[in-house]
Amino acid sequence: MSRSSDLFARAQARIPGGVNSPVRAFRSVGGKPLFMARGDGSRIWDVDGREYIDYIGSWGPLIFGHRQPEVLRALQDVLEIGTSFGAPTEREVELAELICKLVPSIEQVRLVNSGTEATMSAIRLARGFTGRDRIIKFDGCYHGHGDSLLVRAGSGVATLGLPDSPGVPSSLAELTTVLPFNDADALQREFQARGSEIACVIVEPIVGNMGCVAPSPGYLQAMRETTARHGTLLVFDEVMTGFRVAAGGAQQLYGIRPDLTTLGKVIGGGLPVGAYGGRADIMSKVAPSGPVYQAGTLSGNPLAVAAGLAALRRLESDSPYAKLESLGRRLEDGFVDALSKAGVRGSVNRVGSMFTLFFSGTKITDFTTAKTSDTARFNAWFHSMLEQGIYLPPSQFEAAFISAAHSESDIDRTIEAARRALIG
Ligand code: KE4
Repeated sequence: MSRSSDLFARAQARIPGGVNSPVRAFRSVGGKPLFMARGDGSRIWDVDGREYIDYIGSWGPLIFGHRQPEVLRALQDVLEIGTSFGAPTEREVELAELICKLVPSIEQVRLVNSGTEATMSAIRLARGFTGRDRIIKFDGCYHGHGDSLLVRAGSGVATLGLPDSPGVPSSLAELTTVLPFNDADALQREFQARGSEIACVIVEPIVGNMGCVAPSPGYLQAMRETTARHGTLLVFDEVMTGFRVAAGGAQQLYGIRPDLTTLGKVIGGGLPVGAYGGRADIMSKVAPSGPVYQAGTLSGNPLAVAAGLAALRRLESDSPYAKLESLGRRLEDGFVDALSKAGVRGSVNRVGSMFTLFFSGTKITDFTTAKTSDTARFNAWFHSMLEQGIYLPPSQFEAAFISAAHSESDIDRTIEAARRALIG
């Protein structure tokens, strides 16, 4: 019995499913989850000493890889002065100023402890600001586990094939309209029918949670124009794309100015940080400056903020995006070539350093097409890659991530492993 198996047996006795987040459980790919012992750069080691090239990177936060030196030093500095005060600190001001500098649509920002908290708070704020109750999300998009957003969600909900989650009152779920992603006509029709009722549209501007799916040309612009015309707030959920695809996120790539943005992952440098921010007139409604309540014991705590500051400052001083694009292109070309040589129907969706290999002959543009993927084929590929030392997200409906710590030889080794995995 491996140590991972031992630990998994113990974990299942005391933790639901043996994990603290469902996607980690390997439920859809089969087998047992690996328990990890340590990471460094592009590498991660399991408790049985096996080494992997890591393409999960903690599900997005580790854009500079494991144990980023600046983050470790920042954490050591904070340990000298304490861990949490429940009072404002200088670093929180510095992080807020840096976020607003890097993402110009954010004029004011509130730090929270997770992406879920960020999106929950942004929805409440949109409802409070507009006085409207209805929201729109998109099929296969995942915005964390807030009640209003656990309706036809992606990520772990899609991975586990769960219907809408029990426990969400139908009276609340019915206020969430779910539309197909990349369908501008469907969005127009909903606004023609109920535009005056809609508080906000929340969207992953580049979807990661049905697997990686980019917006069709003009789609986000149409969304911006339609929401503005109806007094509806546009919320870009950039928890995954923020600082991942560009310093200014997807909104910089596509030239869209949303009203609110939610952030997470990269801004914590691997520690728990989320944030929501945007137009000052909207953010001024957040308590204590306004009536929309939101709070958090550990929001802005010195440790997490120091890690986030170190990560974002390095993004400014040592931009990784050209390298991430080059490595991403190399991997994508290698995977496409491997699929072709093996005669396997599949395609790669990629934006910068986030990517998904779909086992489908169809172009993947929304959740309906994503679900045409042959998940049995994906599962076999996943396990073959794992056996060859390549650690990928254990789900067809997730994005994988390259870090700036990855090397060309990591990429070439991964392509070689894919060639062997696809030949079967
Ligand atoms: P967290 O509450 O997990 O920090 O963030 C929720 C969230 C919100 N918005 C987007 C676009 C997200 O991708 C996420 C979380 N992403 C998943 C991975 N697809 C986190 C992994 C997990 O659930 O364990």
